[in-house]
Amino acid sequence: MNKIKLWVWCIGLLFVGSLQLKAQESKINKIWFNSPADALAKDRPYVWDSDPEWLKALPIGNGSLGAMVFGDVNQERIQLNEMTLWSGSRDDEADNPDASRHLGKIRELLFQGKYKEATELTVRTQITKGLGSGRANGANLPFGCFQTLGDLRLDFGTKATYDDYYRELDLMTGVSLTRFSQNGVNFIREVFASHPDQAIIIRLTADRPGAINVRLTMDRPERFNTVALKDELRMVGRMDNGKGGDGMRYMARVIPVLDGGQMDSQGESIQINAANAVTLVVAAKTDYKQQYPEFVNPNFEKELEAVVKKATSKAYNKLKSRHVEDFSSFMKRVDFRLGNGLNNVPTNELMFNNQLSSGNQDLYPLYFQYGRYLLLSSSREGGLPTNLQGIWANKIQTPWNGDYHTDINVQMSYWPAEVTNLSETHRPLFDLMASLSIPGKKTAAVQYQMQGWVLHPITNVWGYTSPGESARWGMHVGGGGWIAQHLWEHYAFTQNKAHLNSAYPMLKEACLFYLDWLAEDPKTGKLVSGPSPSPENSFRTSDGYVSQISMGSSHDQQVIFNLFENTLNTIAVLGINDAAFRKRLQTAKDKLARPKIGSDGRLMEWAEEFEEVEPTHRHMSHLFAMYPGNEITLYKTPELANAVQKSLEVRGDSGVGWTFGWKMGLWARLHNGDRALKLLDRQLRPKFDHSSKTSGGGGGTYYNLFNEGPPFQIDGNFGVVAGVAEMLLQSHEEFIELLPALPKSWSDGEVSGLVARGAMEIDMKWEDGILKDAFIKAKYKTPCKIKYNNKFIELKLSPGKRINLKKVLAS
Ligand code: FUC
Repeated sequence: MNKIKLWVWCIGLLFVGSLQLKAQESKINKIWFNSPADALAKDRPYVWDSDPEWLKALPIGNGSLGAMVFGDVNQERIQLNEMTLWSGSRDDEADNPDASRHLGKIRELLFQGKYKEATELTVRTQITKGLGSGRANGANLPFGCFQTLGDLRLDFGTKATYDDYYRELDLMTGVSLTRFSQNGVNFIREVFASHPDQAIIIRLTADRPGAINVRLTMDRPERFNTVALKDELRMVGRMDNGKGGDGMRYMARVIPVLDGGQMDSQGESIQINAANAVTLVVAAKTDYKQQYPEFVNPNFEKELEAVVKKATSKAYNKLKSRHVEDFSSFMKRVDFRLGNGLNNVPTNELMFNNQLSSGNQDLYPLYFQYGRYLLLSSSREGGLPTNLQGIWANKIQTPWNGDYHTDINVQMSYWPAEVTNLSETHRPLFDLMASLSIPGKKTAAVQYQMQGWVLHPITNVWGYTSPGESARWGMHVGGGGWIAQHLWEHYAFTQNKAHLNSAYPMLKEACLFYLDWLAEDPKTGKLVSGPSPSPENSFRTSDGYVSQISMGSSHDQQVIFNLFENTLNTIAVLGINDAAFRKRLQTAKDKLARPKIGSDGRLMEWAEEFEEVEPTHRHMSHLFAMYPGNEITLYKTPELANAVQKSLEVRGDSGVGWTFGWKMGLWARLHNGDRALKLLDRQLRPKFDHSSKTSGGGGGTYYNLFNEGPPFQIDGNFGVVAGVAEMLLQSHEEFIELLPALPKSWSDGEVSGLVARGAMEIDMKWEDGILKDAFIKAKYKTPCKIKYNNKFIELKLSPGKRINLKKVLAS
């Protein structure tokens, strides 16, 4: 009898234990909290901002629609974005037709070391004729600004208290969930942004029939008109075109689908009473089309109607399963775990735990997957690229206009795309490039009387390719060449020749510009770029003048070298018969000024050894050749790699948010995993209470794991994801290196689905810092060379066959 009791007890214990484990396991790859965005007054995020709760809300997106879900109980706010919603319009006045007349003189002055005169002449004659991006005065300019679409508000008409509160964002499925009980009823709300159905879906349910009462309204800070139609809430408006008139049109529609209860339209709101469950289908579009010169889609309302019809005809479960299948098919390609983490600490507490070196490593994989999640949610085929805030902006004046900065930011955002197995998210960047090549050709012709296409450091959805409004940063001409690197990298990772074929004209046009642009340095006979800054750094000349403009800054030289090399490789891979161009390119490449080591052992940032005004400057522009480029590597060019390391030491470990990802990648390429981890830890410093305000300068992480620039800037999220991948796997040389920069404290872990150049997927498991298991799977038949712990092996891989690398590890 006693024995039986004991058995029952044991089985019971096992059952409960396994249930508990299940409940715990389900938290992996989830950001979760025990409180809504509004209820945390004590740890309000430290922001420069009038909307601090926004940085506690959770983002969802499908690449064209984005939303921030606050998870508030009695008055929920769903802040909405539509990716193309921009003020401004095409600016035909920004190129300066007078500029080319002065270019020769500026170069002459720079070669003579007359920096003051050269800078003054550059300021007078080279920068944009208009007001450029004009962020400082907030005026309405043609450059325009990415803006909030507005807020959908759900007022549940009660002030009652609640219990058992829980909210989460499931990074694998892209579904946000809010759960609580109130007045004895258990409520569940789910929100997701569906790519297959092109709508945001909000689902309200309760475990008591007729318990859902809610009033719906929709607004934005300006330029809107909301009406409640019979069975829908509709908001329309027009943006400012930046020229004193009306610009882009938009329309947002919210269609409630009820299970039980009644719905009443009342002027500007819809009241729903006594429903069992409600599904809200939210769809929106603008009349923007990414096509120079008109940029207009006159059919947008009809297209929106088709979206609404299709989405409202599907049952909620169908909408959800279509979304989850789509979203998770991308997210589940990569799994990353450290230690035995179950992620069973609320995310806000986890951030503090991490800082206290508690041994809990859950934040690292969570943050890594979150970066992939953000990229997938803000960059889908057919849409615009992820901007400075991804797809999430809560204001009319978004910081830096929420635009595309091309002197680091937009490139960094795409660093994780290929290696973390989200190659398709890269496509919007290529579409942006294609749409810029026509205006970029115009700028090259008008501004410089040169061939090819050029891009300066800022661009928008209106084809802006002119210089910026200030010479100190706005004269950077490396942006086009740098983005072009991504065209080649996409090929390197996917081996997709059709892509390379369609990319070739863009690569060629980019080269044609630089071939015209490069000037011969009278002292060295080398080809150099300029006048241009090393983004966005300043130097002091021997006579004390502070300038940014010079000839032959290392950054430009390295980016142009990379472009020429990739284009020559493209010609070879595709067998293009373009002999004259090929020869011209090869000759110019051979004549380019190359990286130099200064008298202090550091890699030189400029052609001369200037005194630096800010030795710890946030940009690593002159280290491009080591990462994300590969002109300098540890094995190929050890002396230069050593100089990069010295430069990095002096640059230090501080800076604004995005700087950490770049430094991580560089330290990983130098095989210093511990230093890379130190930078990741700096990035993960919680920035959501006032005490953390003072802790060590810019950068950090807000409550919802958005990166602090400050302010919020998403490239910081993306940069460190690429940095982590670089710590675990490298393939920028002629071989694949496994665990090249594993930090000591990441002693046990596993990762699967990372991608190496050559279209190969790698899975790895390690214990006590030693690789225990590794597999490789190639998409195509290919030879491959693998390196682990200073040993190389060579293999021949067949398509789709997963090869166990045990032998390699044993050898
Ligand atoms: C570059 C950086 C700034 C900021 C801005 C959006 O100009 O130098 O730090 O990130 O882009």
